[in-house]
Amino acid sequence: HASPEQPFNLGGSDVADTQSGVTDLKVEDGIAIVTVNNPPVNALGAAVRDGVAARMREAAADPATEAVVLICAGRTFFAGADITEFGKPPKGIPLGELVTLIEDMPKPVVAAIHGTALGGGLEMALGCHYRVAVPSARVGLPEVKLGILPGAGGTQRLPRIVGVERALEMITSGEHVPAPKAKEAGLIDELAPEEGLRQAALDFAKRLVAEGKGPRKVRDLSDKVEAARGKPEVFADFAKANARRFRGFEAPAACIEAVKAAVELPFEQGIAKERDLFLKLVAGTQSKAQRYVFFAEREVRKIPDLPDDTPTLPVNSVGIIGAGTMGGGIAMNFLNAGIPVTIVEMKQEALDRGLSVIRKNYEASAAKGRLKPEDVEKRMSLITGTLDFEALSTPDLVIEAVYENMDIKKDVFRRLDKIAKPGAILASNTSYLNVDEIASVTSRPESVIGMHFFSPANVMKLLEVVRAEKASKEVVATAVKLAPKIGKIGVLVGVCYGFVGNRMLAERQREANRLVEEGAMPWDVDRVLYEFGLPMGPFAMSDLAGLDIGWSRETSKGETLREKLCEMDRRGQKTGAGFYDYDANRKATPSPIVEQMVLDHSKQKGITRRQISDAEILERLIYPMINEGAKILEEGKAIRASDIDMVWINGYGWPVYRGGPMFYADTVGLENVLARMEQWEREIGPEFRPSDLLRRKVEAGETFTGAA
Ligand code: TC6
Repeated sequence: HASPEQPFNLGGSDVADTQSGVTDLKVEDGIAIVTVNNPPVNALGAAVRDGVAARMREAAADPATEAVVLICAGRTFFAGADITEFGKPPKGIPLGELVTLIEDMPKPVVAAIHGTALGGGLEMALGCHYRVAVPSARVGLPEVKLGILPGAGGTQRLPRIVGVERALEMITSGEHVPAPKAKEAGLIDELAPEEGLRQAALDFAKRLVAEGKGPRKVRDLSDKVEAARGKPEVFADFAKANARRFRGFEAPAACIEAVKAAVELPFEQGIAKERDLFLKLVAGTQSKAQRYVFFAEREVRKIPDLPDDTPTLPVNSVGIIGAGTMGGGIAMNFLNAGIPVTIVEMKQEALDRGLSVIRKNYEASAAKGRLKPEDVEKRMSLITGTLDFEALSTPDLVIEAVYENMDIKKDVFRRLDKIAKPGAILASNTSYLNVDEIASVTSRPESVIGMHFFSPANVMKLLEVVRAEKASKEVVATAVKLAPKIGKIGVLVGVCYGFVGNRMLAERQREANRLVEEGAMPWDVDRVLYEFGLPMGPFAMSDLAGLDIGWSRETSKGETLREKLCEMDRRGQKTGAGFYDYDANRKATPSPIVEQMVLDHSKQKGITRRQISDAEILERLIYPMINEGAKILEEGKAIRASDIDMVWINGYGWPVYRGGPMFYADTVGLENVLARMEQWEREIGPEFRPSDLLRRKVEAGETFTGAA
């Protein structure tokens, strides 16, 4: 743990370590100190659980000790159950039993918390009779984020301390509560000095002994849960108020049901209810998907030919070319991380507009309480706007965010090549174009990469790091490591049209348009994707973005529905009409005009419209994306299937509980995806040709992710 004066000591234990190398028992001044050391995060695997159980029994039996301190070595208290054990045959003492064993100890047990006490870690602390923590510690029950609920008594014990409403909030959000706040809520008994946790916990235990205080069981506290008894509306109201946040997820409702059981049932029955709900969730696909995502988010940083010790370049200043929506959003990520930004525009008006949008965004965050008012000025003080391209001679990294056109981008990079300092990283925010070609106009292609942010760039978590052919390892490693520093999930992708995300999106868009010609209405397509869990479908999305992006009256051929809509000045939400009609609050309703247009359009193209089921719409939209994902893997444009899933979850709002398109493919069965692709290849056309990888996987009986 954090205390340097007391290094973890396996050999010096006063009690022979008979069972496990990860736990240790030492007696000091009549207090038994149980220390756990299971790097990196003291996950509560079987060896830890059995070890703690053994140490507790020894401490209980030892007449020389009157109280127990439970503390962890390394960087944190228990960060939770060992997630890798879920879904495997059970081993060792179950966590819930261990928590009860601790709670039933005949001597007071004090949890000494640093780092994070999360999930099973906080449940362990709730089994202890008292809790001491350093101010920097955070506690929480993040199980919901893994599609499960706290299954070791957390849903029964937490409300007994913090009350039902706070418990509902904590358990369904998974938030990490800072120790000082946890103390206010009664969850922590005492804050310890940052560097003296072990001593503080020891002193606390000695004081308990001196004052004759014995074990204090959380399960015996009843006033807080009694206060909520006979008020079922508390739970219904909570579910209703959070319906948007919970949409599609199974775990939140189970969490609420478990907390309700804490109120309505005796403790033991509440625990049994929690257990039932936990077992159901942990065996389900959603939890599998969410656990897969947890590891996939961490996997993304591992690049086979760039080991962790690959040298990186310093990024202490950033230049951005273009103060439009994209450039401004990109800038905010760096300002938020305390990295100064120089932003360059061509016209004063555009520069002023760009800077004022950034300020407005910060002010809006401050108004919502998400940002301290003084931080608005602090962040704005880090940005310099200029019309002088020469200002790009100093930054360590320059990101170009100008109009998406190869000639314009090449021109920018030619100029940049002359100005940027040697060794500076030159990045393009292109969303489709060939970064190798852009790099080729410079004298230093080893310094050029793609950094593709997703709009709104200050919000969306995805960053596609595009590995240009000649980019040096240092440059690529720097960009990959920079991503988490600016709050992004950075996914390394190869050069190809649209990279990973937009390349797959193009498949979906093509089929969305075709389904509308064949018989579906735009709102049918959108509804199917919304019900699947995406934030919106492609037509609602187009209306939001504006249908006239890249369209002009002069060049319009009036062939596609989109072009026809633009010609009618139905250009999306901003004009009050697009695929949908919009009211003053931008609420969408299907448009009878568009419906007629769609019918006419099909007729014009000689298509006899047919009834298309929701199931077919979903398959037609998603299977071609999966097939394209397989091609991307095959071509080595993504390192692993889970990286593709990270792109879709963090860049396009793919529902976490479905694990991303490649994981989803595994859950529906690759043979089913293949069969459909073959059918459509025969019936519709060669664009549905199954990828070789998909075929090989089916033949070998393998999956893409190995996790579904
Ligand atoms: C639960 O408790 C359920 C109870 C009911 C039971 C009946 N298990 O995130 P980092 C690995 S559910 C296994 O990079 P940080 C992680 O994969 C659990 N492995 O570090 C990574 O491995 P890699 C509830 C785990 O400092 C390494 O440890 N708890 C676990 O950025 C370092 O992790 C949670 O959901 C685990 N529980 O953040 C908390 N946790 O190096 C989950 C981590 O091979 N953990 N690993 O890639 C976290 O939120 C964060 O890890 C952190 C530390 C905040 C603790």
